[in-house]
Amino acid sequence: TATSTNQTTRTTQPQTNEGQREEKQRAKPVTIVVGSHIWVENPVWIDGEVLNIKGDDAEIQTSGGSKVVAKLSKIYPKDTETPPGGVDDMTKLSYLHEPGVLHNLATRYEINEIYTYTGNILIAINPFQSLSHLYDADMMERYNGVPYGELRPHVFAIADAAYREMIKEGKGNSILVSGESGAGKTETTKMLMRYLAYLGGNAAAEGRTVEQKVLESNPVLEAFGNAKTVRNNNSSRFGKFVEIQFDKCGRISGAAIRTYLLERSRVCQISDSERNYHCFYLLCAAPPQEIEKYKLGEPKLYHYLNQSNCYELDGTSDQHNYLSTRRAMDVVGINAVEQEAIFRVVAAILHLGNIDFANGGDNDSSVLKNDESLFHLQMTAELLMCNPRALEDALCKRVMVTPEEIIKKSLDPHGATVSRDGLAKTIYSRLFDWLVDKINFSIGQDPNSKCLIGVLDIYGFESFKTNSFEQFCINYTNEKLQQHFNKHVFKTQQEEYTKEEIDWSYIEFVDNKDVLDLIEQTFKDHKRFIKPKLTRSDFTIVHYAGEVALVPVQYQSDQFLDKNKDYIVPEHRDLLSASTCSFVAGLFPPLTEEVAKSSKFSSISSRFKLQLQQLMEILNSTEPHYIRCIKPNNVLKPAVFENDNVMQQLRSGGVLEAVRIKCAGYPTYRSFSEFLSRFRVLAPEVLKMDCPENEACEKILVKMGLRGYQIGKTKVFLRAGQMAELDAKRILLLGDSSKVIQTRGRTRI
Ligand code: AOV
Ligand code: MG
Repeated sequence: TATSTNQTTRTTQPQTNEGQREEKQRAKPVTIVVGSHIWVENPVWIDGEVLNIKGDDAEIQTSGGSKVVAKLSKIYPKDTETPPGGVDDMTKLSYLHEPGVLHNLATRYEINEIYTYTGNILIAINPFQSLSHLYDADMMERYNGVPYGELRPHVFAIADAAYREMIKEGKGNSILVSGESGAGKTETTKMLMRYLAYLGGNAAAEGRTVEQKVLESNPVLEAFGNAKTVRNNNSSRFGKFVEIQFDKCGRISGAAIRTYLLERSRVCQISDSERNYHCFYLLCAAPPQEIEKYKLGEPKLYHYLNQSNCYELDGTSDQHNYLSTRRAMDVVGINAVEQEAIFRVVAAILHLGNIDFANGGDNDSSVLKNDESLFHLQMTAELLMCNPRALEDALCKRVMVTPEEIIKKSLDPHGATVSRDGLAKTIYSRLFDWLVDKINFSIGQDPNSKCLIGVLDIYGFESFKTNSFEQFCINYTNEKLQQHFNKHVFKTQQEEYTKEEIDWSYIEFVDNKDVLDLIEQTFKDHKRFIKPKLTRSDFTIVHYAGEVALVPVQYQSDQFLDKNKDYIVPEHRDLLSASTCSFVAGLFPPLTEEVAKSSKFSSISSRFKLQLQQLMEILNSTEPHYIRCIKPNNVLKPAVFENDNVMQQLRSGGVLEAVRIKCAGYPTYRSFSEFLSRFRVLAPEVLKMDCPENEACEKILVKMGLRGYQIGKTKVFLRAGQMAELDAKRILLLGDSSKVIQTRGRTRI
């Protein structure tokens, strides 16, 4: 994957002056000499020193004490001036290449420095252990009002920067948290919200404050929207954007929570070692009188839970969490009657899942399978407060309207089971939406708020063995956010150059617009659309995930149409809107004619697309801040840092892309004084000349025969590879190496 510098500018064409253009034509040499400190991939990255060079091969003394021979093309210069604990900002690295970036993160992770900046992006590596001292009240105080970059990298610093910027500029800010499943997005989001509540809270206020409600909305939504998956014991199965509103004094005055696309299928279908939504298990661990009231037993008795052998979560107590969820519900303003109704509905879904069907004499109809099914039917009806006969009919029959008459058609047992699961999913997703609405209502919106901070916790890019509609929507979301990210990175890079009065402008930049066009419009003859042979219903999209990591994802379209239906079976709606429980009936308000008409054409994906569009509009009107969460290993254990794994995430999360964009311009810059102290040995006579620092720097660069660099107002900006070249020359001068080997310049990003 090593490419020469002129290829790295493939997608970012700088508008260059003559000298730069010429320089782009001939690959800039990077010099690796005997004595160079280097990284070599063997097969993991190891560091060492070049002992000898023969042709294309270099003999290397590794720091581990062995000797290896490697191709020069596999060798990357190592910065020997990096402090032992690593640097807190990746842009301080002299060499922005993969081994350098990885090594820095690994070094820091080892000493529990889980946060590292890459300019204004925060990289957060999941510690998989409690680091409570990092987030206590002292820490919040410490970060309060301190300019970004002055203290160690931290989520609080990002939240603080967003808050200050909002106050200063009177403009909305947003914090976008991304990363793969289990990387720590939700935990990070909670820290951000806690810090913002600390900054904008009203400590003196009595009763339940807005910020308390905002914070306690988290455990409530997690109880109903999170579940154990193979990747994360507390995986969010919905996307979330929390918009915190502030008054003109910077106090929190309201908030709006938007959620995206809850995974509905989980209610009735789970794979082994996963769990259903937490609330089901919490309820089964409720105090005895409630269990009795809902006629519930252990989780393993319920079909919707016993498809998997996992019932308990290590280190958590469902019993305890049931009570804390109830307390959180109190805080967010869900009253006792409503809470009772909510858990009644949850219990009803468990009973509903245990209703089985058998052939009803002929092959085309179905009846309840046995007395047990009858019991669960009665319990479901009792809990939902609807008529048991009507429930049975709604499950087993469909009304057909023909021009002549209205007939009731029976469903076969399979059809009745599908109908049952459909009902369970519908009820559950309505319940979830109700919770979100209720929380929003209770927190309240501040219509006068001009300032907001939005925090986005969205599912990361997914590619499994089988990918269905959910992955399609998730990956679409990620493409949208990637585009937003790219644009932002380019913009800030531009601003930095402008500030230093560096002559630089991008003619074009890499854009994933084509993938988005493909998803949003047409797929005929599109280069990112592949129709795999040997399957009828699969299709592949070559996703973006960073320019170096184009990822083809093969989707199985079989269930797309079904999953895309935004439609409630009328029999189900009629049944539940007739419930004598106002809570249940309220989940299914009667359709107005207009809504009924438009809903015929509505689909989950079209609604989702609209939601995303609205989200993008909000984000575009704010100043964004990015946090990239990284999952260092797949065993979910502390202190394990898997290089390949991390590398892949840095790529697909766009972090390396941001780095690459820097490399296409001037990846390395140093203040005049730093530059002079490092390279004065190259031209001691210049230092004696008593000229201004900028001129001194330029003289050294000219003497070394470098071209294409730029001298800014306070810094020297170097092209990719130039730092290595200067370092090599310095080694030659300081040591007595006699052999200089020129290799093609390369930037491996
Ligand atoms: P996610 O939100 O990114 O996944 P979570 O935020 O749920 O991931 O993190 C997964 C687990 O990692 C948590 O339950 C914690 O045990 C641990 N963890 C994450 N961040 C920290 C931290 N800063 N300190 C201590 N432990 C942490 V998903 O919701 O699955 O994409 O859909
Ligand atoms: Mg999450």
